[in-house]
Amino acid sequence: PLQAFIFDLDGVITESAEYHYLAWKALGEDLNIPFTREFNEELKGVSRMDSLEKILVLGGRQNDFTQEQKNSLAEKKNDHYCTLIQNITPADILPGIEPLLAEIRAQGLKLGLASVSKNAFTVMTSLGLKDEFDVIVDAATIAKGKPDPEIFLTAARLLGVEASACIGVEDAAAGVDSIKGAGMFAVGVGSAESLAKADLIYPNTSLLSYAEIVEKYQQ
Ligand code: B16
Ligand code: MG
Repeated sequence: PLQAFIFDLDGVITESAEYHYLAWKALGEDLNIPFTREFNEELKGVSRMDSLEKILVLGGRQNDFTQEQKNSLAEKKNDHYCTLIQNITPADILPGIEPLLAEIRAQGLKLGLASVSKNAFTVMTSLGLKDEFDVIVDAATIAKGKPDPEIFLTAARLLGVEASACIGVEDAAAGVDSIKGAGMFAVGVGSAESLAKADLIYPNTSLLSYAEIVEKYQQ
């Protein structure tokens, strides 16, 4: 039987995925590596250094920088991102998320967060959601980021539940791969094209339906 929901943060609970995009895009422009929203789909759910690496490869510039220079490029992106998230408040919780969290709670299920972001605690605190979750697994807790299943498996273990008793919710292709690799039921939020491996897909969070998700999980 279903015991827990495990949520991704950026792009599911709040629109911080857009801030990651804007900050990477600005860095890309500095480096003469312009990129599209379509390319950005490949960065979603991917760790900071892996994202930088993908951008450098896109521009054919992967051999142009020392490790130290790469670190400072990543730091520059993060400084920009941190400025963008400064004004996040509980009003930035995406539509449909609060009623879904309330229903999960009302049903006595557990709630976990699985975010590879080093800024996850800051964002969750700003949203006023930090204490709503039984467990928050972020970059500090894990060795391998998404698409590796480690982060969702760790969340399930810390919640004390079997992976098969969990539903994961993600906006990123790498995240859906992580959920499926963990042996969980995957709900995708976004385009059916990039999230094809999810068990159930909603175009946006306002359409998330607890009853429908659970019905499909039980099928
Ligand atoms: P940071 P999630 C991920 O968070 C983002 O989707 C991804 O775009 C970002 O690069 C990554 O966190 C690392 O974030 O630079 O703040 O450590 O989707 O797993 O909540
Ligand atoms: Mg995400």
